[in-house]
Amino acid sequence: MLKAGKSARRAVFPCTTTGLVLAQGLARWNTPNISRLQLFLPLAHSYHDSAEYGHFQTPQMPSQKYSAEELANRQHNANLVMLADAYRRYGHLSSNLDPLGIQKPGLIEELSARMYGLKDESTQYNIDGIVTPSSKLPPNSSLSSIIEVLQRTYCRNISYEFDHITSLAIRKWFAEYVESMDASPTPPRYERFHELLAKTEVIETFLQKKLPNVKRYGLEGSESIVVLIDQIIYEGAQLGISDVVAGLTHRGRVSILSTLFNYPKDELLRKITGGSEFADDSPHTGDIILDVPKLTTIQYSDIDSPVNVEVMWNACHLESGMPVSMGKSRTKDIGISRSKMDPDYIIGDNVLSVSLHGDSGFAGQGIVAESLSMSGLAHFTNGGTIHIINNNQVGYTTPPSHTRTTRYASDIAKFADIPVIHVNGEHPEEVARAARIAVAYRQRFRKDVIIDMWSFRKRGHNEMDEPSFTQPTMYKIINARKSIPTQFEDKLISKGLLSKNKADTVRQEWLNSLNEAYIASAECRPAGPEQSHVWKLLSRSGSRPIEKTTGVDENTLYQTGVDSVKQSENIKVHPRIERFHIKPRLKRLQDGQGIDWATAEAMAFGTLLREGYNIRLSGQDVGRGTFSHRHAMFVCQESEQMYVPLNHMEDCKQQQTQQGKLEVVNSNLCEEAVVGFEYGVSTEDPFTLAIWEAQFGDFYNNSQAIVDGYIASGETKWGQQSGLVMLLPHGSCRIERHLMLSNDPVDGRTHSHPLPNIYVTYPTTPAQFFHLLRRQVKRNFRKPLIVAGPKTLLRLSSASSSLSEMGPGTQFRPVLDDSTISDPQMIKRVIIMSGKLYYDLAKIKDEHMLGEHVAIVRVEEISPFPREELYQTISQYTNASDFVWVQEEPRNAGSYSFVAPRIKGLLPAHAELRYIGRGEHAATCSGVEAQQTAEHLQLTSEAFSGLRGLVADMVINNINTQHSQAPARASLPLDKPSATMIPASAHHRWSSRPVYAAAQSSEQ
Ligand SMILES: Cc1ncc(C[n+]2csc(CCOP(=O)(O)OP(=O)(O)O)c2C)c(N)n1
Repeated sequence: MLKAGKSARRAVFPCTTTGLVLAQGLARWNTPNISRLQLFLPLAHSYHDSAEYGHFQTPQMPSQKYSAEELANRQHNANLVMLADAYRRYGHLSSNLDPLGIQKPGLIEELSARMYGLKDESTQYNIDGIVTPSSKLPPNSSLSSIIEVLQRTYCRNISYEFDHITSLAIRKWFAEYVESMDASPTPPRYERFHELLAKTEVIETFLQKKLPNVKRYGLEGSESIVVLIDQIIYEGAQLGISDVVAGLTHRGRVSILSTLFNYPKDELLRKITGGSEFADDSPHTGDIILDVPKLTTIQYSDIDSPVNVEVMWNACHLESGMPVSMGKSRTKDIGISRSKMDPDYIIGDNVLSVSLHGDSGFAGQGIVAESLSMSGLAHFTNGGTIHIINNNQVGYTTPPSHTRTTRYASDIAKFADIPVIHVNGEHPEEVARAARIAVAYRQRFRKDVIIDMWSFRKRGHNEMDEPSFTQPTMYKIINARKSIPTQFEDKLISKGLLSKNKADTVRQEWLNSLNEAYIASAECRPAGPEQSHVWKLLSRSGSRPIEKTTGVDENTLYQTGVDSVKQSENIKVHPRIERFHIKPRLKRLQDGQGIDWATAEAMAFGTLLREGYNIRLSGQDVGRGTFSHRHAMFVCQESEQMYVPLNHMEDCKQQQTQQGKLEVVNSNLCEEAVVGFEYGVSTEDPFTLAIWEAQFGDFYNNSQAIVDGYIASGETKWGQQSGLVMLLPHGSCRIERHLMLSNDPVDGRTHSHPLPNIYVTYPTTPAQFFHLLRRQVKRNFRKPLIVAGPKTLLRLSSASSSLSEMGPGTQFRPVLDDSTISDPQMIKRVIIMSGKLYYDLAKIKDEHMLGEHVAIVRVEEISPFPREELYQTISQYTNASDFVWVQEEPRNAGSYSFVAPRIKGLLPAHAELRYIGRGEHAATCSGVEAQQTAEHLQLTSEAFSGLRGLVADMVINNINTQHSQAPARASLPLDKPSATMIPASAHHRWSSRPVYAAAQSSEQ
């Protein structure tokens, strides 16, 4: 029995940290005799955070040096060096990869020995330092046997691309590994391979016959994928891998789930025939069969430890699951290492991420490049993903010549220094060899690797399609050939490695079990959705929601605020940070007043860390903060070492309390893959507060496919909760899109559906933001949280909070009433609105002394719509007859469409909800500042027009007088309303941008 575990995985090598390398690099800065290139290299990577949480050890590189003898031999036999290198570089062009034989091996001139002046094939060469010796290639070999081994290694049914890798050490390792494989060939697990292939063929044929009208996107033609995945898990298990996160595509999911991942066949057939994958009383809708997940365990008879496998759910947007799996596997790996408290932990020790792709999707979808680009970053690496391209040489109906410019579907990976193993899927033994190399590489370097398995697709894109419409020649070949499982079975039988009887039994028993499962499928009752252990600690889908108060005692708040800017003696902070960030924060904390946004956030983070929660804050430039307000990290002005004060809270150390960790992730400049990654993080660990911040709110829309397919709908489809927070600074964050995704019912929630799928908020005070963040992990359920705003609120003094607003007994309030009202009965107009506009309105109200006439009510949580709280609030204004919604966004944007029907349901009989704001518009706002300002003035004035005989012009003139530099406003004919919604004047300079005001009279 093979012993898996630490000693086995320490077959890999000692580790180092990038930080050490960088520190050495920085030390060289002061060394006088150093070349410019050497100086440039380390600095290109600054700043560095190797000492901060989330930056894990990576394996040490092997030596790239040749010994003196090897070097001498290489110089002596330079011609042979050139030939061997040519095989490593171009061998794949001459290899036999296509099982259909359409793509023929090329005749590559560079592989001709004559090209390098090597003519006599009988000449003996010392191969030391040139080609790796093996049992087939002794240290002194003839040219003909050297060529034969190079041919066999690089130009048969498996071939490699690694010459593009910039590290000589890795190139050397790779060449040595594959060249020496002859000496230690993988003992093929013939019986297992046969079983998997035969079962795959049987289930595909069974479904084709039994359910010919069901689209299953079958695996026929690429059945070797099951061998490949199985061998990867098997190899991983031998090297100590305890868990696998498997990202599958639509193609072959049914076969793979049933043959490899123990999906109960009756449940699978129930699902395929239109039933649910969940229990009858489940509130979840489920997903199409091509996307369903599975948790399972595989126990190999010759390895002592089992492997847990998490087959990831999938959203049908091709490749969108790639970063999600990456985020999940990294988080899972860190979680396991934490529970083991392994001081020698190297990222990827426990969890292996395996991702399946289609050739067209991999070559075409931008998220692939984003994810690969992210894969090696310190705060995103999962220790390497093994990517499998199921290269069936057609995408839907489109041939490779039309789906990519590149030769191979895998070529996009080369930019990230990722090695590629091409293999002909017709040869399961070679496929298994590819698995072994990939796992060895991944375990050795903890980096991504690609297996490009060439295959074909027996039927159309789905089983109802006619592929010959578009690929007639290809399908003539396909229809005339034997299946890969049958071909493999015949080969094993003819070689005496398998008996016909055994082969038939495997097939028959599997077929019998399928027939039985088919009958049982009508009656079976799945118990799903499945949940991993940690999620069982929470309430499923918030069916019994418990909200705890989120306030914290003021001493702790104060101390945490102080800790958030505490400097380390090893870190020299920039003087301006000291002056404009640290000192003012300490002063505000001392006063207990004027707490700004960033301080409230820091206190929310710090108090959660004290309670043992971890936090991952990810996004572009989040450490400093886009608007230079956060400074969650300090960068030493001398060493460039980054320092996160909240990870070093002194009293936690002294009291030896296990404080959580803040991972500050300054991400790469992309949205879709990063948001997908963070979603993956949030679904793995509900006790890590996972936050993604957009640089500017609306840039989130690059990740719309992730928001739609995962964040907003994951719980409904898969029963998978997520507490991901998306911070969307800047008003124009397209809040309407998030609200459109909310399933909050217009008529109110019911007991069976107490909560919506997504929380959408627009807090207006730091204290509210503080509570929102804390609430996110203090609840007994998880829901995604969108936080809109607030660039302008970051430093607005009127938008500050006191410590007491975050003190004991306080919590987030979905509706904020107008605190200036002394007599609610006097109120005629109630302005209902969300967000930062409040401060502009409150100012006007104050300046015009309208306190007795109008109340401004803030809806801070828009989804779930706070019916009860809003009703309680507005119903105290018993004499109010005029209810208006005011917003800055164009009418076709913002919250208006969402809130209008909901607010209307709360108003007194016959009362209408008027809209005040911009008209419909294609862009979020005008790019002309003067226009934007004029519109803003008008809509804020409109909100008060008609009160105390005030007309909008008076308000505007008043404001214009106060701010004489404000652009002159064109006159607006507000005195002649023509309809409930009236466009601003045609005389208005910006008449193409109507601003709507409700019909009203000045007597009101
Ligand atoms: C973003 C996106 N665009 C288009 C589609 C529709 N679609 C589904 S599968 C497919 C072809 C995929 O080809 P390939 O990646 O080679 O996988 P295969 O189906 O051949 O295994 C297409 C275009 C989709 N699911 N997602």
